Amino acid sequence: MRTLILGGDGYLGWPTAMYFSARGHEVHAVDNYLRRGAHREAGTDSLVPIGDDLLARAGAWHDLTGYRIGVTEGDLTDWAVVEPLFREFQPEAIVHYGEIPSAPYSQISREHAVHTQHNNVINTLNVLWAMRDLAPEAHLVKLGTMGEYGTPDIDIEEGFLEVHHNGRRDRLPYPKLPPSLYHCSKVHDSTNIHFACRTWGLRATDLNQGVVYGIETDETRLDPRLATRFDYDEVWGTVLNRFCLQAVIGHPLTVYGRGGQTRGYLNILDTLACVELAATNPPGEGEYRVFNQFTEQFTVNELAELVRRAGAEYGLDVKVEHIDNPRVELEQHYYKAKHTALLDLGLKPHYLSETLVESMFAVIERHKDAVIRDAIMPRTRWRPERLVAQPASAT
Ligand code: NAD
Ligand code: USQ
Repeated sequence: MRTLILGGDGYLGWPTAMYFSARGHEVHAVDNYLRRGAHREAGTDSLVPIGDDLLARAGAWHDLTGYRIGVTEGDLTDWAVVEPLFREFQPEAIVHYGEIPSAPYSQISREHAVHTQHNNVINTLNVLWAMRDLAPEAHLVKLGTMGEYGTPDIDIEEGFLEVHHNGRRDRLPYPKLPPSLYHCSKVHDSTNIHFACRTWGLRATDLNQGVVYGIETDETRLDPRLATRFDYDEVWGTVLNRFCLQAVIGHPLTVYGRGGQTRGYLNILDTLACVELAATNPPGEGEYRVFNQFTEQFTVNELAELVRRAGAEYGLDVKVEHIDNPRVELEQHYYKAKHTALLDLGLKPHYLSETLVESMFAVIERHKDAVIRDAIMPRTRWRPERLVAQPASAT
């Protein structure tokens, strides 16, 4: 299958490019190094060193395995990049990771919010127009987020809800309550993708993914040159990855607020498997599917307790600290989200265990001298100063 991996230099994109390549697909990766640039500007970096650029990474992959990954270094918001890419490569599947993925980044300032929404929404619009005119049979596998739904006080369905209203019924997109301007950008994408399927007959799978954890995959383990990035700073690090690093360096685990915030989580290995299952089982013409992509749900407190227990086994003295929540979100709430579509397609989950956490400790320990401690505590607040003292309503 000719497969484009958009955002192929990222935490998930690079391992996915190798995973597809190792399974015999023709892979072409695209990235403009936005993520590397944002780190440079902020003075932060991936804990694990990664190849200098996509060309170096693809070169190492070829030397080690004999497989080739094509590379385009370019910005997907630029039509002069996207148009020739689609015309020349003629993709059958497009795996789209190529967006700004950080909720805190989108809340730093007006400029960061505009950058996030412009980058994410416009580049996906370019992809949709390229599919319409140059690859109408192709299948878009788009990385969305469970955060599109927020935390409603009812069960979360996979994308659509059966609504009964004034004696009539319809199956409509599930209501959205995104908790950051980044999450809002994903909602806008979903609306545009759904429109393109209904109107232009495109086929798309919107993967509403939960929070990902993990450092290694079968392919990254082959050689240090194939490693994927691992971020732990307040802007780019996700919660379990951050907690594992904090445990190793003796920093108290930073639980925001009461810690009852519940989210769906999955191992990076399952991200790869889910994306492959979606890509190799395409929807029909004009069909827009939504899969909720996570394997288990946890509260932040449960994750902190798991890391504390694993730390004790490993010989680490892990402290847990509840700090002022910089975000506006419910800290104690109902959460029950359906996630059966990918299991029905054959997903075999890798569930979270103390053993997995300990294997993350081991990798982090090898690089712990490179940790920038200043980057750990949250600085980005969701609310303007004048509202910080007042109780937030996060419904
Ligand atoms: P990442 O930042 O490591 O990867 C995204 C890549 O896309 C980066 O390498 C970046 O440089 C590139 N990119 C961004 N804008 C681009 C543009 N205009 N043109 C070309 N390249 C561009 O993030 P990630 O953690 O690998 O996330 C990948 C996708 O999965 C994102 O869309 C994110 O929203 C989604 N997601 C991630 C998680 C998670 O926990 N990591 C969870 C749910 C959803
Ligand atoms: N949290 C803490 N302490 C920390 C970091 C986070 O308590 O040190 C809490 C947050 O307040 C939040 C939860 O942990 O309640 C998850 O936060 P996160 O930073 O791990 O994840 P989030 O901001 O939701 O974003 C991540 C990815 C994003 C993806 C999303 C999936 O960065 O790309 O879309 O997970 S989901 O959460 O399902 O929306």
